[in-house]
Amino acid sequence: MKLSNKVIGAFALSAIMLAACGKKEEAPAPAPAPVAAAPAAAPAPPPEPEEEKVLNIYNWPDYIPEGMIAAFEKESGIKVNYDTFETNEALHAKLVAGNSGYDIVVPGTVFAKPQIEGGLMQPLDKSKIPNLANLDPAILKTLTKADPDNKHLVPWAWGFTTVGINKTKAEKALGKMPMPENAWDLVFDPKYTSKLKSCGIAYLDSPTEIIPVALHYIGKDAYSNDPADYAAAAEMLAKVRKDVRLFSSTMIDDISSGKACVAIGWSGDINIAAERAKENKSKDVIEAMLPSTGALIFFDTMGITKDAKHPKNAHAFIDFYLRAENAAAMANEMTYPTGNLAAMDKIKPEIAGNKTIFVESAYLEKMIPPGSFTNEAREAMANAYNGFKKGK
Ligand code: N2P
Repeated sequence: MKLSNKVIGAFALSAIMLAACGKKEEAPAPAPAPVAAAPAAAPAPPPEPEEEKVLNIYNWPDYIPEGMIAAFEKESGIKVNYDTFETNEALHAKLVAGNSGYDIVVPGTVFAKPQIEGGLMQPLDKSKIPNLANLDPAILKTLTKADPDNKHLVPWAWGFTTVGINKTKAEKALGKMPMPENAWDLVFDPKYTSKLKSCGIAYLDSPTEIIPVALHYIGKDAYSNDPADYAAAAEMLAKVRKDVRLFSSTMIDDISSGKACVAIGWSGDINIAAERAKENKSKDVIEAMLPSTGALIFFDTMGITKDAKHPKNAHAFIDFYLRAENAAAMANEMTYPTGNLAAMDKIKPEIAGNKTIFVESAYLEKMIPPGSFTNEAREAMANAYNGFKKGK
């Protein structure tokens, strides 16, 4: 009320000043109508700017159930442009460059943290997302490490970076050698890699996926910010470099088609590969492993970019995705666990009971929780990784 009176007052004042500037010989303009005496009702708040019915989403591949975008478009009348990126690094580079054109992006929290700190994401208007009430408070609490007070992010899904194997092919390649107790040996110990290279070893193509698990393997902090540790990890990796066949961004295909028999990949994608191989009538057994020393947890989160052109539509989509049935469909079809508590009773028993999807609490305790890297550390890590990849 006070503010609007001030505004009205300012208008009145400028009207008087304008009048005072009038030509001298003319009669003074009549005094402006007594604005202050106008009805006391506050002016209507400015209408929200109309948004074109468009929404641009940037997400990981193989992460959304078929038909979900079409269902949202049909219900909302909003046309969705849906693009995918393969690594956090690729998404980050787009956001840092600015004007990405994307309204919604889905970074892992390890990258979402610097993105929030760097002002690349906007706070959510929670009044537009009533389905936030469906989320699991425990997951929301975990996300506060990246997003204090849960202002910017909502969970899309979580999972872990681990070892995936085509058991049938890998056992054959190993011959008499038994499977190691720690599945990470299959991708990091030359004793195993030198045999498995014959059926194909694939690594995810991203420094922040490979260096942390390599650090963990050599007994260092997976989220070390010390370049000396990256050098140690690179030294270990150099010993297996010649055995790595692929740096893959098409892991589901590579594993399901038999291009790789052992991989460092994401839990859900490995489970999708297992399903796909079955659909393709392969008899090979494909499994996501639970390495004895743990695997690297990630939380992928939806946020709205700072320069989003369609924030209203973005909020509408976020609320749509947070409906229990939609979050459940993601878990059921993409084989990643959801942070949506209300979805839990809609998850198929074979998914809910799969210990490589919804891991048991005893194993969860062994896992590597998400941390964060300084920008400098990320750069040093990328250098160590690129050197390894080039074989230097
Ligand atoms: C893609 C899943 C992405 C998980 N299918 C890694 N953030």
